[in-house]
Amino acid sequence: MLTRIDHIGIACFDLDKTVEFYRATYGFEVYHSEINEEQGVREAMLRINGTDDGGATYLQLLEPVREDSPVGKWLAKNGEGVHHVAFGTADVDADAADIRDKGVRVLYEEPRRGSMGSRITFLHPKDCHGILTELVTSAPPAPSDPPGGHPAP
Ligand code: MC0
Repeated sequence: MLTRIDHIGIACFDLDKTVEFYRATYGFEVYHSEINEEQGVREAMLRINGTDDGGATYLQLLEPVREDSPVGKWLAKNGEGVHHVAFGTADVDADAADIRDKGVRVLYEEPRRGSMGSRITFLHPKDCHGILTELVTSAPPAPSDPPGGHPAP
């Protein structure tokens, strides 16, 4: 069951400048950052709020590390903006299977590694009224983690 918005993915040309915009304009700080080579992105997660299921909602700022990556191709065509919407679930495998049974193309056979050790898959935007949609199961929190489930950077 999809229980929350996990994050909104925002494509940008310059991650550092975009992070600074969100900090200076809204006061949002970087909660976590990493490079995901498989996805071809450098990313910063800005934690907006915690949620009732112990998860959280983030803005995910994405800068491509390769022009031929999904975000690189999308930026070249569209410029900066909202790249995808991600829903959180406790069981990405079950939800992906249910959604595939409804005729929506799920892009991965098996979920792959996402931000902060999460497991992720994507639904084809052409089957979702133009929205690239991601399903996310967060990594289980370690006993020492703060409320919200993820280690602070
Ligand atoms: C492409 N299209 C999109 C789109 N990307 N539409 C809406 N939103 C997007 N983000 C449209 C194009 O405009 C095009 O439409 C059609 O889909 C085919 O796109 P393409 O550029 O020719 O590229 P493809 O077919 O090679 O790839 C599109 C596809 C790909 C969605 C399959 O981008 C993909 O596999 N995405 C999933 C992975 C991903 O996005 N990773 C980056 C975030 P027309 O009408 O022109 O045919 S990684 C991430 O977010 C991780 C780190 C995390 O959350 O933890």
